[in-house]
Amino acid sequence: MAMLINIPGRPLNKLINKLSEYINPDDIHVWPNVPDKNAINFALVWKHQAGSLNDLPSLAGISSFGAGVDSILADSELPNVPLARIVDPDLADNMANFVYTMIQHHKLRLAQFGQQQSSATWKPKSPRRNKHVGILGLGQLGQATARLLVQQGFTVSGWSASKKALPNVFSYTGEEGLTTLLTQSDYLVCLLPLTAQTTNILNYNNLSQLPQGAAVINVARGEHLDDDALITLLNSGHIDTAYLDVFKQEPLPKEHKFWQQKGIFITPHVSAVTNVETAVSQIIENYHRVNAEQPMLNCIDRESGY
Ligand code: NDP
Ligand code: OXD
Repeated sequence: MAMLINIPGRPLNKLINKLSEYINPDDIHVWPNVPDKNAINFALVWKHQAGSLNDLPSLAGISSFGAGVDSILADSELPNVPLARIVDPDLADNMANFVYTMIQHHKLRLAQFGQQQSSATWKPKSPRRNKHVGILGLGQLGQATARLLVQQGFTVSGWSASKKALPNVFSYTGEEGLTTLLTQSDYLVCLLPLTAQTTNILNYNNLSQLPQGAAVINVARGEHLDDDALITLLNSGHIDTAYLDVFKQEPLPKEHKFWQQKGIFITPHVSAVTNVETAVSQIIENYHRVNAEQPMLNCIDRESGY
């Protein structure tokens, strides 16, 4: 019984040290160095190379090293074993605070004052009065974000596959619900998982239903957004600002038009980074469960893709 860490291109020392506090370091292997393929029964994975998990005869459980599983499910050769993900209240708090900060950035016109500073311009303007936030996705992260925004006095609506009963949050489902939410959202936050149904959901048709001057905050996946539609709507002034944390290609290529586009505020996929300190206990719990042939916690449903 051993764990494979298959997380290419990232420094892993901190993670390995933390895992080694709970399990024998000899039982931790880092892809592509796998001395005994038969020993690996659990894989901890983030943006792995497609096909790199399919030659492990004892593999009985895979855990994402993040909240999302889209990059794992994108592997057409993925072994048919249970797939778990990180569900961490700390991660959800970080996301909620990030989204709230982006909204405040817009409300308080901080981008405008930053530009004014560069030309020593003193030109006061009151905060925007925008109050209505629509959140696409009311799961772990969407609910935490909705709670914080309600506490901060925003009017919050959420859209999800199933109806939710959350205090002071208007819950919508289906196409009609989406239209209702879009037409009233001064701030549109995307916190959906990336699935066949949600790909390109931030398209021209949907984004153009937002009120004039709305802001869009995409903290889910780059594939949710139609990049050209966003640029068209920013240039026409229909959308005032887009806060983008995630992109189809990451790192965002230097030549990408988003870098130069007025009205786009870019952050490098940092809205809710998995915290080794808080995530490791659930990874270890799932490793022990796989060893004991028990079901893992926080498994996703492969059929729905989240
Ligand atoms: P959850 O699985 O907990 O929640 C997903 C939500 O989306 C649920 O409310 C679900 O509805 C809803 N949903 C799914 N499909 C549809 C659909 N077709 N129509 C309407 N609603 C739908 O996910 P999390 O909240 O944990 O995370 C969301 C995403 O955030 C992740 O998948 C990941 O891509 C992204 N993320 C980004 C990070 C970053 O740093 N930028 C960090 C962490 C995550 P229902 O509840 O009814 O099932
Ligand atoms: C995640 C992410 O899904 O960081 O956890 O994007």
